[in-house]
Amino acid sequence: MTATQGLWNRLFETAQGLGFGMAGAVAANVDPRRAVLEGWLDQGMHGDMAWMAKDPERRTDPRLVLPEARAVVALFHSYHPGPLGTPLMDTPRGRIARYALGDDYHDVLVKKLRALSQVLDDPTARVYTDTGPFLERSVASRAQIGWTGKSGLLINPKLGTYGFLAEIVTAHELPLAEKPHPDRCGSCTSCLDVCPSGALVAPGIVDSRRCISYLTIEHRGPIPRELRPLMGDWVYGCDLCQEVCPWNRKAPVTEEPAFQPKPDRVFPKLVDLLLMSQEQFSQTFKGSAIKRTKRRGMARNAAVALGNAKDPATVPALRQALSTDAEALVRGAAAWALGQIRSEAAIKALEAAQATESDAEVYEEIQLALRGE
Ligand code: B12
Repeated sequence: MTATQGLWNRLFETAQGLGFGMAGAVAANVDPRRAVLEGWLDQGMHGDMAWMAKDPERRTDPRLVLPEARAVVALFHSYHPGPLGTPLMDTPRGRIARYALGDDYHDVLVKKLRALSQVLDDPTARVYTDTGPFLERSVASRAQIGWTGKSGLLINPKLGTYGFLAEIVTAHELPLAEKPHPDRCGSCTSCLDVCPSGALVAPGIVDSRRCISYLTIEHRGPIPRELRPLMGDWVYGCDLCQEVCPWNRKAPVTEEPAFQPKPDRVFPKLVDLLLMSQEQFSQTFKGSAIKRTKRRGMARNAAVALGNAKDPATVPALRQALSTDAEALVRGAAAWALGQIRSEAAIKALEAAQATESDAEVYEEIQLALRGE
């Protein structure tokens, strides 16, 4: 056995012990999908994620991060939580994407990656998980961890799609994967068919501007009106394209304690999310990726989901948000939701707010809601 192979074997074994279900290595050179990224950016498919458009060259060449880089180790760590059951019917409840039901994966995985990189004994090595300049799915498919499916997600035939991707860039030589993992989506189009907002504009290509995940997590302003009814009950991310993926049917559940779903994150009450104070929000989502939406984003999402649920019993909460929330973003979404419910109490709440609202955009939302638009 060569020294390179011996090092890889130790790395692979340690990775498995740490919970990484798959690992592979690729040469640290320019990503062949650079042109795909550039085309995606040119078409504005990143929406207002300005950070995505910053320096696409760096995102597709690890040597611009670490000049001595020879190899990139690609890793897959499952967060598959198993069946989540069905929501109670007591009051409208929201849905949070599975990846965010446990602890923040950045914190959990960076610790594991640091431990793993000890095996390399390379002081220059850098570790990343969604934190670095990579097309992580392209790296992982070249490293034979799986293929980029029609959903755009990296699919591993045994582990499915519910997994995080991570990388270690190293100056060491490692045995490299010879060719990318073959595409095994076949004629299946379940993910393309299920996406309610038409975000999968071509197989494997996601237009963020229509993706519920982007709208609920990354998009900062009001959700475009035509997309609100398509968001259903999702308040943080969306898993529809994964829920229908046949490769997830037999995938094993993760054994990582940090990724076990916290009970209060599975089907949370929408009214609670809408009316949370800043302090409650910070406390509830401490150590969770959900913090990214900020309180105002989560309250906006909860209001939109309440508009889709159309339950007249939630009018008092929406009225309270419309009349007292400090954020125009939340008041505007609450006005829309009341317009969707359209009960007598909802109309009264809108009329009362019309008399006092000072923000021009919220005022317009109230007008449109009263006109039933
Ligand atoms: C920006 C981003 C988003 C954006 C944009 C999504 C997107 N598809 O680009 C938004 C906010 C919408 C998003 C949503 C989600 N994300 Co995200 N996201 C990222 C991020 C930071 C960058 C992705 C990127 O570079 N996009 C630009 C495009 C051009 O790149 P790409 O999608 O990788 O492009 C591939 C395809 O176009 C494909 N391709 C090219 N040509 C062709 C042709 C054919 C025929 C096919 C099939 C494919 C194909 O090759 C490209 C390169 O791999 C990555 C982390 C990272 N640094 O990579 C995480 C990442 C992709 N996200 C992740 C996750 C978990 C999600 C969500 C599942 C979260 C959720 N439940 O709500 C959803 C899934 C949405 C989806 N179906 O893709 C994981 C995916 C893990 C996996 N198994 O694939 C990543 C890798 C983070 C991580 N470290 O684990 N995300």
